Amino acid sequence: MRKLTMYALAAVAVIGLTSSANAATANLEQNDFVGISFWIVSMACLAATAFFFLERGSVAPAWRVSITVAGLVTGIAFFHYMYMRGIWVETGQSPTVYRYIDWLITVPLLMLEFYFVLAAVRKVPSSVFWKLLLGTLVMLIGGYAGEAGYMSAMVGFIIGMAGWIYILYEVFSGEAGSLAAKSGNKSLKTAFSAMRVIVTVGWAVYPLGYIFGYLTAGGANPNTLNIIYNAADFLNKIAFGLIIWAAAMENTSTRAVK
Ligand SMILES: *C/C=C(C)/C=C/C=C(C)/C=C/C1=C(C)CCCC1(C)C
Repeated sequence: MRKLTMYALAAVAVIGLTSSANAATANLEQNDFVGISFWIVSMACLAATAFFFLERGSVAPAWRVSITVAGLVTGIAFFHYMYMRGIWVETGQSPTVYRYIDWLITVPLLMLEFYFVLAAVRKVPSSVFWKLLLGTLVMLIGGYAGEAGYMSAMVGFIIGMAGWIYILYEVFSGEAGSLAAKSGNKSLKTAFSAMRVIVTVGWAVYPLGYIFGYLTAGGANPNTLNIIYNAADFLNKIAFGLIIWAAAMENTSTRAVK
């Protein structure tokens, strides 16, 4: 098991080195604070990936898949951040297409995370996941169409908001919400309510980025857009994983005491 973890880490390191070679044709300027934020998030994602894979074996078996998914999310984001950083540093433009490809993969993985956290302690129908995925797709397709100019920024925003509101409904009062409420497991309740805060408060940072990036007077503002999106990714990918890891550790030690 340890051996496998080491292989996974070695793979991450090799990927990191090769993709940094691809991206590093221009140098980061010391006053490019947006570029600096791209750099910080990429390194934090690398560290988080190593951490989650190394910690996977420390939690009870039922929680392991959640920790694996957390590591996949930060690992995939790390890879995309290497490219996004390169595009920003070289062109000063928003790396919209890479950003949305990253979201298209990592947000469904985070939705799977909800499902796995519930499934770690009780039986859960798969419809819980499909509904969350549906909301995710509407949210991201609307956002991409608006940002990439396939429709007006305002219309894209409204479609994206509808998808997010549907996810919130599912997580609070829909099937997922009521399953969590019925469970008697304390760690599950802690993890689930922390995840709710992330999806409500943490995710609210993204539409704010969109508003300040596209919808305020004065037109598009890529600086504000990217710095807000980068901060949001730091919070929602890394902190989100750490919350699950902490709940898993707590659940693991309570079991050991029993
Ligand atoms: C790791 C990446 C994550 C968690 C990305 C999440 C993205 C969102 C919650 C995006 C939400 C948006 C809206 C709610 C409105 C329209 C525009 C979006 C796509 C930025």
